[in-house]
Order: sequence, then C-alpha cells, then structure tokens
Amino acid sequence: MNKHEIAEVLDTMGTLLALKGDNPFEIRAYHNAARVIENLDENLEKLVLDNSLEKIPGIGQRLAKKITILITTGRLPAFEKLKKSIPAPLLQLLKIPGLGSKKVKALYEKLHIRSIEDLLRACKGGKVARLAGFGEKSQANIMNGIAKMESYGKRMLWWDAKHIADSLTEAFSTCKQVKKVEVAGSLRRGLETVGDLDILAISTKPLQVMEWFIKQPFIKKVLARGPTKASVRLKDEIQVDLRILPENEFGFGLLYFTGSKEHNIRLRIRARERGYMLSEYRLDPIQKKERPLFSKKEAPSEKEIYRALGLCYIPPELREDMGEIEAAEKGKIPRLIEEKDLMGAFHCHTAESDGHNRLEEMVSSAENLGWKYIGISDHSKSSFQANGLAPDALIAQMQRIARLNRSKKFSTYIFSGTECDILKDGRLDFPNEILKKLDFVIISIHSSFQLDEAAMTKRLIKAIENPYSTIVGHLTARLLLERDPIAMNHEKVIDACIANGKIIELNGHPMRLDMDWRLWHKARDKGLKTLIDPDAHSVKDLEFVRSGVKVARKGWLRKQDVLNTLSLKAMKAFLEKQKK
Ligand code: DGT
Ligand code: CA
Ligand code: CA
Ligand code: ZN
Repeated sequence: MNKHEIAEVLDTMGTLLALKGDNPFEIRAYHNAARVIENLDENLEKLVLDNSLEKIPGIGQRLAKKITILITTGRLPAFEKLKKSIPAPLLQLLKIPGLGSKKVKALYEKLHIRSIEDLLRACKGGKVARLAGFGEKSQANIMNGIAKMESYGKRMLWWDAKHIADSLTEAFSTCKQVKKVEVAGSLRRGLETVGDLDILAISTKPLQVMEWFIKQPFIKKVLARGPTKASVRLKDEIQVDLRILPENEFGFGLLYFTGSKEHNIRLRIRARERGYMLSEYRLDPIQKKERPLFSKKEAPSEKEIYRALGLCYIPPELREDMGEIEAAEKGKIPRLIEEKDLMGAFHCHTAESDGHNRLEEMVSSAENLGWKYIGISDHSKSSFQANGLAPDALIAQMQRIARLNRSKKFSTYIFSGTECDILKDGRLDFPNEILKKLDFVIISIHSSFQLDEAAMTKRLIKAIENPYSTIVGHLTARLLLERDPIAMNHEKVIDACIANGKIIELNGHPMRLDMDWRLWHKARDKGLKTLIDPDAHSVKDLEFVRSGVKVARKGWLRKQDVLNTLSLKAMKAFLEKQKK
C-alpha cells in the first residue's frame, strides 16, 4: 500500500467511527493522521523499518501500529471489522459527494433511509428538507450530489480510457485474422471523458475474430453478440463496442463511429444535398441508375470520403459540429499543434511541496524527454494541504535552481517559478518583492471555490492585473468526474488576460484539461496565448503534456498559439519582456 491508500483507509476509519458515534477525539485523530500521512515527505516503508513512525507529530502509538500492519500486510483487520459492523446502506449513502457522517446517520436513524433510491424519494417528497439540521438548501445539495454520482460514475477520464484502448489494440495485433484495428468514438476525438470504447477491426473472417475476442481474459461480461458486432464489459469496468468490417467499408465505419453524432448528421445532410446517401457502410447515389463514387473494390480513406463531399480532411478532434464543416468547405482547417512541437513545459512540482520527486529528478526526466526547458512551480504557503513553500524556502529553491543552471549538469534549462494561490479577495499569496524575483508566476485557485460568478470574476481579474502574475493555472479548478468548475464570466476573464498580456494555461493533467477546449477557438482568435503544462507531481506525470496536446487540438490551437513551442532563447526573451 502506498501513502495515499493508507491515508484513505485512515480517513475512512474516522468517518466510520463517527457514524458509530465514537469519541470525537478518536475520530479527529484518524482524520488528522490521514492528512499527515498524505503530506509526508519521508519514505513510509523506511519509517516503519526504523520504528520511527511514532516520532511524527499526530501519529501516536496505536496509529503507528495500525499503519505498520497496513504497510507490511496490505490489510487491516480492525478496519475490516469496523466496516462489517456498519450497515451496508450507510456505506452506500456515504459515497454521495458532500454528504458527511452526521447527516448520513440522521437520515438512516430518523428517516429510515436504506438506499440511494430511498433518499432520492424522500428528497422529492420534501421530507429531507423538514428534518432538523437539513433544510431546503441541503436537500437540493443532496439531490445534486446523487445526480452527479450517477453521471460521474458512467464515464472515464480520457487518459485512463486511452491506456485501456492501447492495450486492447495491442491484444488485437496478436489475432492473425485481424488486418487492422482502430479505436474510434469519443476517445479518438479527444473528449475529456469517455463513455465507452468503439473498436473497429478489418477482417475477412469475422466469426473467427469474434470467437477469439469473447474469450479474452480482460472481458468480464459479454452483453450482446452477433456475427460482426459485440458489446462487452471489461474488467476495467468500461464497455466496448466492437465492429468487424471488410476493408472496403472501413473508411465509412471509421468516419461514422468516430462521430460525433452532430458531425455525422451534418455530413449525411451534405451528402443528400449532393444526391448521395452516406451510411456507416458506403456512399451510394440516391438515384439507382447513377454511377457510385467508389466501386465495391475500392477502400476509400476518410480523407477521400471528405473529398467526395467537397470537404478537406477534418481531424477527429474537430468533429463536433462547431464550425469545422464550414472551415473544411473553404479549405481553412488549421494545421493543429502536435506533440513534437513542444520544446518544454511549465507547472511542475517537486517534493518540496506536494510532488513525489526531487528537483534534480524532475529535470533529469525532462532532459530524457528532450525538453529544452522546464518551469518549476511549487505551491505557495496558503496551500498548506499541499505543503506550500514559505518565502524563505522559495528563495532558497531559486538559488539552488540558479546554481544548477550554472553547473550545466543538465542540458535542460530550469525556470524558477511558483504556483501562487489566489486568495479569496484576489490578492496573491506572496508579496510582489518576492514574485518579481521569479522567472514566472502561475496564479491558481485552490480554495474558496463557492464564490458566486461576480465575486469569482472580480477575484480572478484582480489577480490577473497584478503586474507580476504570468500564467493563470487550471482556470476553472474543475476535477473531471469529481468537482464541478467554479462559476465565472469566462469572457471577462479572457479579455482581462489579453488586455494585460497574461497567458491562460492549458493544464494537461487528465483530471483537469482546463481551460476547457470549448472556449479555446474563440479565445485564440481574440489573441489569447497558452502554455500546455503537465501539472506534474512526479517524473511520470511529465507525460501529461500529451493529453494537453490532444485537448489543445480539440480547441483548434496551432503551434503559434502555444508558447512552449518557443526555443529556449525565445522563451527567455518572452519571460524577460513580460516582467517589464
Ligand atoms: P461516448 O461513448 O459517450 O463518450 O461518446 P461517443 O461519441 O463515442 O458515442 P457512442 O459510443 O455512443 O457512439 C460512437 C459514434 O457513433 C458517435 O460518436 C457517432 C455514432 N453514432 C452513434 N449513435 C448515433 C446516431 O444516433 N446518429 C448518428 N448520426 N451517429 C451516431
Ligand atoms: Ca464511445
Ligand atoms: Ca459506443
Ligand atoms: Zn494547482
């Protein structure tokens, strides 16, 4: 078990003890220990081996023993016993976002709620609002939480889905009867979350491929199956729709199953206007006597099908019926940014705040990726939950970075920065005297998410207007499938950035992908620039720039819109100029 898993167990234990009405000090001790473990810098296993867990403030003798058992055996009998002693419906109700142990207990005991369905019914009947300590607002929050839990539970992050899809295509490459396989659907379009995977395989022996497929060990359940189609649920809990086609239908199938539905409908209408019927199998003349555009022997590519409809090729990321058809008609589809265009990235954390790797390890990995530069930005002090740096620690880090740059130990240049909290009133967490010493300043919201639209917009604009801020980090603070974006007037915030020469980051972290791709096309036309950042908390996370690039493409961004395509020299000059 790693420290996150252990923290999770301790935190849950605190909640379960609260459900049982245990001693409040005991409960607090568990929640507190969870926080301490989560933010621990030292190696937990080493602490256990050295018998020095107890020396950590907040970890007493009994907790140290429990953590030791968890580390050494991966299980904790006391936790399992505690879980068993609690009625299952209570555990289920606890999963609703925003519902704590006190409220769950009241609902269970006073309203005899035994399931989420019970709870939803009670909310709809207004019973929850009438319960002491609840009220209309809290009832509405609960209903909202249930709706969110249901919709969140049905989808998966693009990044996770991509990894599953990659291993599936790899498995298909071992099936001799499959000539080619491609993943279509929302995954191919680069949507931030994915509902199910749509896989297309070319084969002349569909029955054999089907036999092979449904026997694969990664499949949990076959939901439906025909000679050329199947729907299955994987052990990874995602559904897969498989379609096996002959080569001459592949382009049509790929186009149809990549979608989106809205894009497909536009294409079909366009075909009809030109006297053709476009389907997932072919493009036929409506008048039977007319000659088809493609003979049965041909296997047209997507590009050729677009051309037959009088359009230039439209990359999958743009297929959302958001202006791409009109652009393709005029031959004005932009050349989109590619992974190879990136020269480096900013927004990387080290173990000094909440990262897992030391500065040198981060730089060394950036060097291995071929990055010409990396921007280090640990948290500021208000982000105490992320172990934010105090001013003197930041200055010490800056000096270490300067020394490392001078030493030429790495070919990757290091820019010194911070991810500085935007406080509730729009002030920044560090004074300007410190900010101005840095190469760049990312400003981010990590607290007070609940402000209304006007207050939040004002807060952001005030921070953007600070002369020393450079980049707005993960603008809406959303966590995909977990936390909704904060309220704000996007237009006003974007305009303020442009007026003040500030950048809005495209945060490539798979849970963020923020600012949202739907806002980028218009923003870039107004002149807004971006940086595609990984928001890395470990060396492995540097790769998150790849999901950033996918989503940047979805936002119509070109190389010239993305500043971390600049050479080191140009980047240095740009940051220098920005400070003036
Ligand atoms: P997802 O799975 O919810 O993340 O999103 P998609 O886009 O992958 O949707 P999915 O799996 O339901 O269907 C794959 C593609 O098939 C979709 O993007 C377009 C096409 N498609 C599905 N249903 C329809 C439909 O009713 N009409 C049209 N024109 N196309 C459809
Ligand atoms: Ca899909
Ligand atoms: Ca599907
Ligand atoms: Zn952040």
